[in-house]
Amino acid sequence: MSYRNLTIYFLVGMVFMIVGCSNEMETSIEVEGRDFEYIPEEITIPKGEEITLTFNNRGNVFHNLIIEPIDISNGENEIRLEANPNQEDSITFIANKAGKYEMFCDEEGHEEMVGTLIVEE
Ligand SMILES: [Cu+2]
Repeated sequence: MSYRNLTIYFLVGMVFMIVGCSNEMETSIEVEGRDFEYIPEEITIPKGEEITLTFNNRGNVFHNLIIEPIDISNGENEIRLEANPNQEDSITFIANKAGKYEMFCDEEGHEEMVGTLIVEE
């Protein structure tokens, strides 16, 4: 094998490595809603990176997923995802502040539907 071929193989390998890494950095997280819990109950995301959070309602009644207040890039200071059974809702945002945030469903009688979002420094 010539030196030139080795160089080409090396370069192709590097390109695949870089593409692989950038794919891993696209962070999307799904939380499932059930009657009456979130799965998983706790999610962790990095601060300062674009995240897509999807709320997938697998329950038999309407549920939502609310986190507020939270300092995120949409300027609303809250995450509010709402979904009928077998529907989903999602939001793409950047969390600006590390910390622990409660997520909850504010439908009447769903008080036990709570979870935690952790934003890591
Ligand atoms: Cu609910």
